[in-house]
Amino acid sequence: MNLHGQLYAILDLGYVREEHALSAAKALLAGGASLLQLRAKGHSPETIEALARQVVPLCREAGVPFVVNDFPDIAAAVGADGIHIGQDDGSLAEVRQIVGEGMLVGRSTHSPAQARAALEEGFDYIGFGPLFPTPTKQGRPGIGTADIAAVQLEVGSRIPVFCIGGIKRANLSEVLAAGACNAVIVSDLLCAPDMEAATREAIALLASR
Ligand code: TZP
Ligand code: MG
Repeated sequence: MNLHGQLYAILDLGYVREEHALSAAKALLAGGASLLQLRAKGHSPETIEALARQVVPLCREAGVPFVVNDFPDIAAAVGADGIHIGQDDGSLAEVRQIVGEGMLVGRSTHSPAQARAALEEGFDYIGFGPLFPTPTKQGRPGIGTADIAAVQLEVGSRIPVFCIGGIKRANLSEVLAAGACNAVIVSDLLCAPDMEAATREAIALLASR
């Protein structure tokens, strides 16, 4: 995976109704997202698997890695390219037993120490945040932007570091100025009247750094 300039989009069913999920996925891909994750907190594994099976070919056609949040068994069953897990979702070794060696495995991290630990454990990429409080991840305070540069230098020189949490086109320049190279943007893209154009705009900002 590239270390720089990537926009990681998330198809989050907290913002997109199931019946609009495929058109949203198409818009994010057409806009040029570098990775696409399916995140569906509170939805049944059956719903997630069925949707994942429909998103996989869209990602294949676009040449974009498809990542499943939280469910290694679904990621393996649908032939996803990646699985993303949180701090409380077990070890890399446990996930690898389910998904095998070829799949990208990403970890959410919330501090420089967690970021370092994920690199040492062998994760393929990390999320770092939430930088700012966000309704997409309720109950977590923002960690701010002060540690981005150090994490980017130490961890981001080895694996991609995706800053996440409250990032919007309107504050992306501030996040980049703090040292970020890659970003996850969820609600600002999914709530935009034109998701494809919003995705393009965010990518142009990332590329301008
Ligand atoms: N993990 C940390 S913050 C976050 C996740 C999944 C949500 C990011 O969403 P948004 O809408 O871009 O703030
Ligand atoms: Mg999780």
